[in-house]
Amino acid sequence: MTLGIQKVEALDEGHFLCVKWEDGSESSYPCVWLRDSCQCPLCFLPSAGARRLLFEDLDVNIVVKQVSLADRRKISITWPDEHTSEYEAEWLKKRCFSEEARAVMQADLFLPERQYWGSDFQLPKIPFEEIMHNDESTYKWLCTLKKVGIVLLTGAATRQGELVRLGHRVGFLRLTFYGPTWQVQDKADANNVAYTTGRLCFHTDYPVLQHPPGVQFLHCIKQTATGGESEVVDGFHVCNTLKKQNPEAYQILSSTAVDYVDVGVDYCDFAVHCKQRIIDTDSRGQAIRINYNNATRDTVFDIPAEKVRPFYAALKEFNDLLNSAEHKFTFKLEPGDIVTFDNWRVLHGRQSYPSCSEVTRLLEGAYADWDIVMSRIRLLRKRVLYKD
Ligand code: OGA
Ligand code: NM2
Ligand code: ZN
Ligand code: ZN
Repeated sequence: MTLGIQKVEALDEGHFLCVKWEDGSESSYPCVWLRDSCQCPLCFLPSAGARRLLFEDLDVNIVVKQVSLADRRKISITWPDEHTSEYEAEWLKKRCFSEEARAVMQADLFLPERQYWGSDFQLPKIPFEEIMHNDESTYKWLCTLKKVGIVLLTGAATRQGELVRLGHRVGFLRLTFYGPTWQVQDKADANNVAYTTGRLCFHTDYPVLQHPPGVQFLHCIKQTATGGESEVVDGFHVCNTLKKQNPEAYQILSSTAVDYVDVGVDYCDFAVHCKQRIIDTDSRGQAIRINYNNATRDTVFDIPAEKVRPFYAALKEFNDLLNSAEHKFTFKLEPGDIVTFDNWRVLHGRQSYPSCSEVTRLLEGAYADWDIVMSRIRLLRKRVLYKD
């Protein structure tokens, strides 16, 4: 049971409604928002959970005509045109406009908590089949993926197709020009540097797409005896360090639009071009997405010549920090491992390995979008916490 309502009154000539709760606290609701949020069947379609009311039909200067409280649990409003709206205490409490209440609601919805890590990292591990069969495990996997940025799933079958199964568990995978899933192995006439035996320096995948894949899965099917080790680094942690140590470099990387290019044939033919800032930030300057793949960074560079050297200097600072001993974490995938990570946050790389006429190393990869993963987290949370 949530808090009941002691008293409700209109303020500011009917433009606000003040709700006094049983614990003495108060919440103030703008009437235009209350009218806009009317939950009656004319204004709201419950089967879609969506507003039916058209914006054209909303009077943005509306005031209440009359307000009453029923049973401490529900308030009723009559509007000047005699339309009536009812709002439950619990519904109102959740939507309180105070800074604290909004912060709680936003944290609930978007799980913004971050646990930063460096080279002394203990890589979280969960058995793959547990994820496939147990909702609590799936919930724990995805929450850790959001909070920490990387989770290793272990003991998967060493055959292709396991990522499709995993994709169904989450919802669906993200199709790209490299196919629904893609095979990382040494290929003749490789259409991507990943499909060679060469070293890959720290990168995020696919910054050439306007909306780069949020989550990446790499399933190790075969691993070479020598070389091929994986490297990962917490890009958000490195961004915090860079911002402190070299605010000018951070400023350059978070404001310069870098050209990316990817032209070729795979799932179908493609000619993709895009501009991305290497460090995307929110309105408070906090890093929210890294877009950095040195292989697909275009030779076309759309900035004035005199800004080019400062840009390279800034990128060098960032790249050095990524590779610094205290930040990077190295491990070697074993057949049956699936590394799952936040492709907006964690940069990954691999060491080179000997080329051979046979396939000595094979990973299957796939992408998912954060919207799909977050949706699954919210659904699982309801089911895991309330066992419905
Ligand atoms: C890739 C990639 C890592 C590896 O294919 O983009 O980063 O270990 N591969 O081969
Ligand atoms: N692969 C692995 O940005 C990139 O080109 C990442 C994508 C080829 C699907 C590599
Ligand atoms: Zn209504
Ligand atoms: Zn990659």
